[in-house]
Amino acid sequence: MRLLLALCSLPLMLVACETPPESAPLRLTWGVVENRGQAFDFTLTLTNAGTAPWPASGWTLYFNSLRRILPESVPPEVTVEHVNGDLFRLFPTDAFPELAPGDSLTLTMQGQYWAIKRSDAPAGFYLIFEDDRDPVPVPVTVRPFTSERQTRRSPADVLPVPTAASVYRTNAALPPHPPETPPVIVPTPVRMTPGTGTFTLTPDTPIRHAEGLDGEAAFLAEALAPLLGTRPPVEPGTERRAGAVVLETGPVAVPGIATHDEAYRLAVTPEGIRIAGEGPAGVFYGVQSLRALLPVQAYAGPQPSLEVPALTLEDAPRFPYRGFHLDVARNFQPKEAVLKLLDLMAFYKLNRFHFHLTDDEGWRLAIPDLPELTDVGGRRGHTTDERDRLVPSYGSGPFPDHLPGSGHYTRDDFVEILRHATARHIEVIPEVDVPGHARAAIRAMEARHARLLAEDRPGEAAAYRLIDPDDASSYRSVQMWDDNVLNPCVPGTYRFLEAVFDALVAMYAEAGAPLTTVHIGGDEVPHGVWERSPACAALIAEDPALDGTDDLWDHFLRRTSDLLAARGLTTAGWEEIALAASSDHTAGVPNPGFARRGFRAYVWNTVWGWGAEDLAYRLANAGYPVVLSNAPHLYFDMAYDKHPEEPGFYWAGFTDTRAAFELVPFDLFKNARADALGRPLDPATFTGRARLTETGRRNILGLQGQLWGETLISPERLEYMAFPKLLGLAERAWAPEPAWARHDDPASRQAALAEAWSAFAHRLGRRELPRLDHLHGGVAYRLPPPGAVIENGLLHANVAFPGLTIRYTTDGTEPTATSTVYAGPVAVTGPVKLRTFDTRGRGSRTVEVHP
Ligand code: TNX
Repeated sequence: MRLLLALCSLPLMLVACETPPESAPLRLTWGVVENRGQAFDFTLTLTNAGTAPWPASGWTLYFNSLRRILPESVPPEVTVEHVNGDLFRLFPTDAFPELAPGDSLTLTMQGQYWAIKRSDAPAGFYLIFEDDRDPVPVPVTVRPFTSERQTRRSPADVLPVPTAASVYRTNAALPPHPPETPPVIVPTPVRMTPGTGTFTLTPDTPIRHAEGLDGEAAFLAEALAPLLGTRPPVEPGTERRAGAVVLETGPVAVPGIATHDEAYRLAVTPEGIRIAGEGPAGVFYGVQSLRALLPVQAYAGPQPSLEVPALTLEDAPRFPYRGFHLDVARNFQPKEAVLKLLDLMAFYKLNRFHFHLTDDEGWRLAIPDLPELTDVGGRRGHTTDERDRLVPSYGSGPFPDHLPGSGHYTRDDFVEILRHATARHIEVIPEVDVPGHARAAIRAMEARHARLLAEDRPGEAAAYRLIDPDDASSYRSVQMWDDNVLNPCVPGTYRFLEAVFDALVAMYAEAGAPLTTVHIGGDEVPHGVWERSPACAALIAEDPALDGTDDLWDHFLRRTSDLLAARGLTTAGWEEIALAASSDHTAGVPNPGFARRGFRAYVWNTVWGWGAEDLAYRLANAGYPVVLSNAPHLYFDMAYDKHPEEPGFYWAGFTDTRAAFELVPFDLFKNARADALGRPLDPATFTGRARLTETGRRNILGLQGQLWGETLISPERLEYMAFPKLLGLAERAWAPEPAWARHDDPASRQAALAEAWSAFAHRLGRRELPRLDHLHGGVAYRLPPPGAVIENGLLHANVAFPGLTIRYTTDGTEPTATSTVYAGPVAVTGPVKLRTFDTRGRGSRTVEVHP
């Protein structure tokens, strides 16, 4: 046990490690008693797990809590202080009793808002002792959420927790869908014309290609190697020759779509395969479609030959921007996880990777001239001065240098990521989140300042400071930081941004990757910033264009975008960068100035019932190029559903695969059904809201799925939250506008949508998910727990993605990969436990039904 602990604290041991419970002298149990809407009661029980008395003083318990702990609710035995962000500390007062071995003390307190899930529980508890001992992590047990008082957010919350029976009813309503031959690939192509017969691919089938397509040909050969056992030969040249796969560029006509680079035509006949792309990107997508048509079993292990159904695909994307956003700041994701994600994005024809590299809780990209950014800003662990690391967040614990709290990409890692993306026709859009969400950079530059001062180099020390040290403004960000916004009135801010932008330009150049756009965040700047900054007061006094603090927002954006424009780069940001500054953008009024500058806005805050549901349209109509990033449909860090064991956030609602699939990009109001609490929405609410104008429609660049990192504690969790939601996104971003979206009558639209969703759900269960069991090393996608009921003594079960296997037990044990397969209604006499399984034997959460 000691050895494990020691390993965890070894520098650069980038391993996620669990603390062995035996080593902790204290045991903790946390549980929700009741949610009341604006606050919830919870208990924290401290149990002496050691053999000596647990002392009444001399220790402090640190932990991360996503919810603010209400100070007035703290009982007399302890003091709870908010350190910063989500870090709190608890220590005994004089009223704290010494605990005999085995004894417990239960503290009842309140948290802000609500907590209804295991992933809402505080995490990362550790003890710090007055006598300088090493920090000691303390395990916490979360009490199950079983009663409605625990799972109902407020009296207004009408959304039930899913049960085996409710899931059964939802699944049973799915219209049946016959198997498809030839298979319909995901995303659905514009036109598929079935042919006759098949083409047989073997290890000897040559891949022939036109000039300039070496990359695409090599990619296909590499992709086929694991399916055929060896890499088929690649040859230059495109002359017709029987039995070959030929890649070429040339004009491609796709019905209903203006010709562009990404269009392709894939023709499979028994004699050969021809992929013609309008440009190399089109050829690449033709190659991906070919991979998607191959027998799914081949992905499980090499086959001597592969039968490809004869057909013709004529295809091009609906939207030029098909993005996926990954936050690696809150929790770090190793390079390998990112490379794999890029592979999977490319397989589903996504072409923009929005890389959220910086935030309050971490700076993840090495900038050679500013080593503190990653040395300090890319590490988290226990600290009281943050000289060499940031404080823990999201349960990352006391020890620095292990995943997922610590970690960063070296310059070489980043160049490798860029090359990998470029070879897959994915543009990487880096995000440097400023002026808010910038605490990691601020702390890092303060550490740099302190180092250079200590080295007696005051001039250099001041150069990259991001704050006004005399700023007495007080604010609190959404994530509860009080010092996370850089100052727009000090020169260090712009020097810093120039250094970072220059480093980005250099890394992209080295990788041969296109850098067209930098995303500067701009989100969630808290109310109250800069108001009491002497540096800002001086700037406002001196610059006649500045009337007050509100004007600093435009000032900052203008200067920052000037720096980008000087490097030929477009400025992108969250919706706030396109809104007129009313200190915190609450008015939601488009800022005309930045539309003229070509700012690109990523619109997220379209939460049902919050009033900004039409914001994307107002910005697009006002001239802003818009990427729809709608939180309720495209925030993949939202939990799949309300079940307490289903991890994730839910402030924008619950977001499953269907949420992305059913988005109607040009008429979002068609998606209005219920708010985040499950209350039905009255369509009349939206009658006066903005609709897309013709100009507005042209300004919708596309869609993006967002994966924020607070709950992404491992690459497996990343995959769980992203898949299969990403397939719903890919379908909506690539496939032509579906017929159901054009129905104006809600009832007929719902019926047509149900049919379309059913076809998609069957495709997932029969082909896409079984392929994901092996594709690019296999994906830890979410397996939906089965639905089940027992009626008249018969067990009925079903699954959201028909084709997945359901297994069950009747002896009270957990179903395993060898338990009985559910093949149809079966007589049972007692309780039944069921799980969904993939082809690898990975199982879903268990559900239980009773007669
Ligand atoms: C809001 S939406 C944020 C992020 C969080 C996310 C969690 C936006 C631009 N900012 O900082 O990670 O919610 O869902």
